Amino acid sequence: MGMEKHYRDEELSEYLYPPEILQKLDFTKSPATFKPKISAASPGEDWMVVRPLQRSDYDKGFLQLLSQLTSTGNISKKQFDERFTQMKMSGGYYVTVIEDKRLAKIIGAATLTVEQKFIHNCSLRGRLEDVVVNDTYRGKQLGKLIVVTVSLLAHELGCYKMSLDCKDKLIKFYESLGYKLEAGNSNAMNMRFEEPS
Ligand code: 16G
Repeated sequence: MGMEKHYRDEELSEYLYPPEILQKLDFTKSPATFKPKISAASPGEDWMVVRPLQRSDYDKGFLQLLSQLTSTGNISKKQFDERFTQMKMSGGYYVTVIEDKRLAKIIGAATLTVEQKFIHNCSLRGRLEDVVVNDTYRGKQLGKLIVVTVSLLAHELGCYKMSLDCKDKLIKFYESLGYKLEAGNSNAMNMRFEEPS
């Protein structure tokens, strides 16, 4: 026997967080307009599903999709698996994906991370991270769908606000989904510890 881990089906289909919570999100609460109307529960095509990340998504092109956003490095299955387990045990990581079930391919993703706070009466702050959609699926409102899904999820989980940083050219898109540049309070600053590759 080799050193590699052998997976049971239950492990592969394991979700990062309970999928039921996505089904009950109320899309009428979002300021976004969908034409035609779609939601996480009914994404518009019967071959499409919006769901939490699964362990098996390593083999469904999840990392290849992420690499359209930024550098991912060369992540082994073992590394992916360990990170999945750590995120699940720590809680607060809501990596959410859209799958094309015909191809068993991940075609969209966004992450909500939930930060615990003392301020605002021990409140929670949501952060929208790592939004990426496969651009060959343009016109299916997938960007909107995945962002509104995790934004409604943040509200549902009790976050007092949800924040993001993005390229200037995406400001209009996020504004259409309810995000605002707050006057005097809209600067994202970074200290990089790694050379961008
Ligand atoms: C964007 C992303 C952020 C991601 C970063 C990666 C959204 C809303 N923002 O700011 O989540 O982590 O790009 O860029 O998706 P970097 O590799 O330069 O840090």
